[in-house]
Amino acid sequence: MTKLQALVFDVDGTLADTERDGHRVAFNKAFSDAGLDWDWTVDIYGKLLSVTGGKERIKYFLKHFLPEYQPPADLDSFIADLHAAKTEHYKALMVDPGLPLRPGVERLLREARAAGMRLAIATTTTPANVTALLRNSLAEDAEDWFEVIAAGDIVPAKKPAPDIFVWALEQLGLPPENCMAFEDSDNGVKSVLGSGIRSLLVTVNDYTRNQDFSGATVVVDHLGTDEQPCKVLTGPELIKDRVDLDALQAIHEHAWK
Ligand code: XBP
Ligand code: MG
Repeated sequence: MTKLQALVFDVDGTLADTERDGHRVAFNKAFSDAGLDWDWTVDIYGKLLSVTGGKERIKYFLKHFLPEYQPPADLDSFIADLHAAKTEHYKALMVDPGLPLRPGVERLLREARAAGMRLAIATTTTPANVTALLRNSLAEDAEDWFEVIAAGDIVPAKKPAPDIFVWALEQLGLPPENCMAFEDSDNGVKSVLGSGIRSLLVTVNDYTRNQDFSGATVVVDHLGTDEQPCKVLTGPELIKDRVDLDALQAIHEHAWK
């Protein structure tokens, strides 16, 4: 029985466009605090986003962009300290200036809650960052809207590994056929499909629009609002102007037919 019971959302790039003006700025502030002249430009950051996880991204940057840099002896604690500072900057950015949720996200979350749909999050970012975004961009009690918040280092392997979505399904106590996932990136798509979830809606953004979303049920520009109708970029025309609960049911049935 493939009744749609739960919606599992990625965070960065899906709930909000957090990468360019949030995480990237926070990384640069942490580097500057540490006296490092590293500047992750919009372009460089776009390349680094192929690596999920902030700590993993810093390590990748050192290896591939600064091979001549001599890090302190204990590289992992050096990176962990930088990343902790970055997280503090990110949390502050979520308060001031703050970041809006992407079009249609709040509408769909409210509609889903009102209809008794179960909600979950499966993200690579840290739990503190999820809390900061939800509280400041959605609602003070928004964390309580999600039964499960699967985030960051809670699993051994980050996206594209399926671990985070598998963990979220386990916590929900639901099989993949009763869940639908929302993602924005190729790494996210691979992670979802690896978990066995088949109904998958992708909303693209400037960093991910040209990535390979093979296996996604539908790819759209965003979830749509009255003022900003959404467009189906790839997949069956199951959505009219906005992704609402009827559209989710149609997408889910299509994915499992
Ligand atoms: C996106 C990521 C995260 C963020 C940075 O997560 O890969 O690493 O870029 O956050 P998702 P951290 O799309 O799965 O939400 O520095 O906390 O990792
Ligand atoms: Mg994402």
